[in-house]
Amino acid sequence: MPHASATHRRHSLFRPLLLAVAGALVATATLTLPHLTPDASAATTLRGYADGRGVKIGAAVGDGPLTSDGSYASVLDREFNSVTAENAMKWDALEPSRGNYNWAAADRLVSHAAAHHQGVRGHTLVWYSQLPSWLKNGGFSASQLNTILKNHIDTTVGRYKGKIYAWDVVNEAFNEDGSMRGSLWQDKLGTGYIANALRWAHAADPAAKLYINDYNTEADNAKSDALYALAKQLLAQGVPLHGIGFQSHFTVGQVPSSMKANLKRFSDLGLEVSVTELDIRIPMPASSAELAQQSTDYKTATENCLGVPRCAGVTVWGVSDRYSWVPGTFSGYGAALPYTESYAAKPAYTGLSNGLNPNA
Ligand code: G2I
Repeated sequence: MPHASATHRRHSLFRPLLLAVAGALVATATLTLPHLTPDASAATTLRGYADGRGVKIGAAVGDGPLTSDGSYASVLDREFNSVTAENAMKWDALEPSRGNYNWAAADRLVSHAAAHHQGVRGHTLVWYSQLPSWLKNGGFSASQLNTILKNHIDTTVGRYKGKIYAWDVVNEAFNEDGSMRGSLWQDKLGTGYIANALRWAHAADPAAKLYINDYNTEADNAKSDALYALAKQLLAQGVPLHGIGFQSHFTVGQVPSSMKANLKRFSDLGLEVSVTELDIRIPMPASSAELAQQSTDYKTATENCLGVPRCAGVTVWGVSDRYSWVPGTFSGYGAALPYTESYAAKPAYTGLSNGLNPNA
């Protein structure tokens, strides 16, 4: 007994010290393990790599496939940590008649995302396209349009406050030559609608990152120069602009060589940059050489963003070639996404994965 109680006493005395040492060892091992044993061969999902780098890998999601195609949803939820509504948050979908909102599809996506630990990018508040006819053909005055726009932003951003980490507030505001694109907003309100929309969105959800989003701005060109000048001006005026979205609808073999430097100049303004709608179309039928080139292009485009400070992530404009806007818009082109129509991962998937994997 004395022996036993001496042992017990000794254990009691040393236990806190032993626990502390053991705890420190576990903490050290946990911290250093990933660096000591990088396992490039392990099957890691896109979202696994993105989480490891603190960035988003997103996909545009259609309400149709989300609600009717189980294979689609299972790939989406396994591979992506962010979603964008492909159509459900556009004006014509949300407010088909004045003041009457249809939230069903947008709500479905937002709750699906919450259930699968995915962030949501909101797309899009102010755009020349997909406007309901009551708005497009309403003959409204400037002051009426301002009120309509403010109400739409207050209502939509307010509804999803705290649930949407970034909004494409303004979409496709420029022409290719860098002039402002004619639109209901531009023509009636002038360029000031952009600052107003950003201010209203910020008031409705101060935590959401607010973006201007466009296409053919990935390269250093007249359009991206104009966008850069506007971004700089808005920041100087204290307008709540937080990020620039580069849609990145590319053709195989044509990722612009100036893309990384171009994104960096925006990042150097203190703005986030994101690739928001990546897809890479191929003339059909796609050859194996083109599929290999597409894989390289997915990697390059991803690295062009992740290699820049303040890149928040990359979103692909769809999951599978089964549902892509490309064949309907670019006749003779297709196969633009990382998965085939039957959900086999394409070489493009490997390219995207390698672009996200810092050890690839
Ligand atoms: O056009 C590709 C993208 C360019 N940047 C902005 C994005 O918002 C745009 O997405 C596309 C969607 O992928 C298409 O799915 O935007 C189109 C126009 O909103 C979408 O097409 C539309 C069709 O034109 C409509 O006829 C259809 O009712 O999709 C609608 C919903 O299925």
